[in-house]
Amino acid sequence: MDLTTYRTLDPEGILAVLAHTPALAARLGGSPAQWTIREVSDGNLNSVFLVAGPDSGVCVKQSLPHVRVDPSWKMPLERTLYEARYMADITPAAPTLIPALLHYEPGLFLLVVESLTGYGVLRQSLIDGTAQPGFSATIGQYVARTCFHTSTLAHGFEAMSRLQERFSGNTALTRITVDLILTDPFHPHPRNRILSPELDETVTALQSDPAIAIAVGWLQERFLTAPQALLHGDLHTGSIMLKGHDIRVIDGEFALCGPIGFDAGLYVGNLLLHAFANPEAADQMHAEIRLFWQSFDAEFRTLWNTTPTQGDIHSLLTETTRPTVQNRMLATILQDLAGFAGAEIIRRTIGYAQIADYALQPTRPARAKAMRDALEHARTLILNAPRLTTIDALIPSRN
Ligand code: SR1
Ligand code: MG
Repeated sequence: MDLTTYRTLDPEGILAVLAHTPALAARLGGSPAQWTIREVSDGNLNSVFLVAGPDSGVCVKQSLPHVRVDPSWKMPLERTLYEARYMADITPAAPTLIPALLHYEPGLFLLVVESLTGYGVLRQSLIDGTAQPGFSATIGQYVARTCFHTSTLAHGFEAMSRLQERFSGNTALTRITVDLILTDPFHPHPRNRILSPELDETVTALQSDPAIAIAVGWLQERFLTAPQALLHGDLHTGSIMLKGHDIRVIDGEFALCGPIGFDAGLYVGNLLLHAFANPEAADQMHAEIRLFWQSFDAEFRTLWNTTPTQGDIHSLLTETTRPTVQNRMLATILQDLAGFAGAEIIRRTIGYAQIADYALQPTRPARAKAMRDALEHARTLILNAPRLTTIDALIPSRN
């Protein structure tokens, strides 16, 4: 079978590749005739299939030569390669918080991971009201562990150089982030999708505010010039699956080296978004945000205090001097988090890739109000980010 010539595989083609790969065929069990396959493509970019055999299941993801939801938007194929690399590189830091990486087929840009049978996507679980409270403690640990263990705190600069090299080619997906999150929503752009005329005034004010242009410029600078650690790069509630308290992070195709507050900010931004879209859940979302930060802060400090091999930054600290430096770094991460959370809220409200959460509002006027409230809060977050000192300052006050 030809594994070197890329073609977009249909279900029969996927089954043939699995049958041809002994470790995967053995994992599924039985004979290929007993395997079932169903397409579950749901994200914007790739095709995804779940295959079940008598013994177990696998999840197969293949890059398409275009954005899945817009075939006219052409894309290089390498994104599954970067997702495979991301999974491989963070497995030592968070082995139980991601699905197992089973196989990567380079010529077909095809990634095979453990099938998360019985898990739901966090975004949908929030919409359905079925997510069990407390999940953000695990996400806080996930961001702390994956970022600390791939950071300049834990590795010498030579290892960080190699890590940056492994991900520096992920430019097509980084371009999506730069455009869709950090640029398009802040000026008139044909990719934006604005609930009009209801949001026109709010959006025009946002897009013509020089203070916002300056503050977003700072976020662009942080995103592109602060390679603190290996990031997931797209850590929203659609990239997290859960079954009860068992949480797995998926979809690391946007991986790159960047500021830690970016992963944290996308996550918190999506919880804030859900709170605006579903005010009945606001208290729960705000509790999750506090829990996330407590958990991240505690785990990050613990790893820093207890990891025996340290990197080339802050290499001269003692137990007495370390807390001051930790406080300063965590304060910077919190400020980055606030700014990126604001940008994420804005792009999910008026940009290209919007979210299902707002559909919880039963009427168009109610949806417009929820969006307007979200945009106003996000604007404040972006403008105030450099002065924020507590996680509570990110949470809207009740009026
Ligand atoms: C064209 S891709 C649009 C969005 O989908 C992905 O999940 C990322 O969030 C990206 O920004
Ligand atoms: Mg995704």
